[in-house]
Amino acid sequence: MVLAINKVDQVGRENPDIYEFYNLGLGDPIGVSAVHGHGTGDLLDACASYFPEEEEQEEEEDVAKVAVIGKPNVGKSSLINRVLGEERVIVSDVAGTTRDAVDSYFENEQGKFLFIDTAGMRRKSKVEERIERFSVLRAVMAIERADVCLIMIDATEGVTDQDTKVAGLAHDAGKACIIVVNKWDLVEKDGKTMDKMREEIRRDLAYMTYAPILFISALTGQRVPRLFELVQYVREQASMRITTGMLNSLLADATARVQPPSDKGRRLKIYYMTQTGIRPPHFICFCNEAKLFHFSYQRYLENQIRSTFGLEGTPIRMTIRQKGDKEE
Ligand SMILES: Nc1nc2c(ncn2[C@@H]2O[C@H](COP(=O)(O)OP(=O)(O)OP(=O)(O)O)[C@@H](O)[C@H]2O)c(=O)[nH]1
Ligand SMILES: [Mg+2]
Repeated sequence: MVLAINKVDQVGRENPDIYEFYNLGLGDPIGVSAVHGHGTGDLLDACASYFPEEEEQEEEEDVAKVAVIGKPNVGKSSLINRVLGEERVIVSDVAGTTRDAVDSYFENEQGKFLFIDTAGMRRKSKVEERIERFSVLRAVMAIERADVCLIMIDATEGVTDQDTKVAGLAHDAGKACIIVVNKWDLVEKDGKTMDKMREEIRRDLAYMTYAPILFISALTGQRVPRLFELVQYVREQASMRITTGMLNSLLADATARVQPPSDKGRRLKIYYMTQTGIRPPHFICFCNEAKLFHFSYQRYLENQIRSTFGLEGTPIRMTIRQKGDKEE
């Protein structure tokens, strides 16, 4: 409750009469003048202090933020229109139609979603470079904001250099990803086309084998409904917490099956592993000597973690600490 005393029209000097309103026992009286407007700032502050602080954040929490990224003309805006069921963003066959990141809110049985349309990313001629750089910057900011990135690839062109770069941005940002192969309607298919394409993607985006691949057509809507559950799925996977107990029994198994590497008679000893973060899942391994912890062994452990716990669609971060390293 906030007690407002109106018609306190004098500015500057505090009206002594206002103190008598303390007798009401309703808390601090706030003198305002509805006619002149003074005191209304204090009044609003007093009201705002009763608003639950967390609310906004909680609401944000259950909205899945999805950035649609990819090179120009791949169909990012078309997909968003298809999802929304209306022509919300501009679609055209002119590359570079979308210049800015555009947010669209959408809700269905699978949850709440914020789709972020982005500008197509690629290198351009000098003339357009400035606009281009700005657009790319906005797309990068969209990736930062997102929980999940849809990396869109043109089925008629396969994986190009630009796609590799775009996917790399999402990977480096530690975002959950889904590889969306669009324009599937244009591809002439036999029984093996999808598998072949999948293989090609796995080879060209080798650092991203964790990302599920979905073949869609933004034009006909084929498999677009599948996207919602997949987005929620990878988002949950990226938020998974694995207990230290489970990690260490995995570690015991893994090191028994494949011995840790050694060098000049010194063998890597991994004391224990613990998860310190989510989105993406982050693990810290404590060991005797970090330089013995070869990348290939890290890779092996990562694969063990994935085959036990899934973590589909999300990159994993692993930090190696050796005895004597300072705590952060
Ligand atoms: N056949 C077919 N055409 C598509 C599909 N998706 C998009 N297109 C067409 O591809 C062209 C580009 O689509 P946009 O949605 O504007 O592409 P964008 O990725 O937003 O492009 P920029 O904003 O320029 O980066 C348009 O002519 C679309 O009609 C699809 O699934 N199948
Ligand atoms: Mg667009």
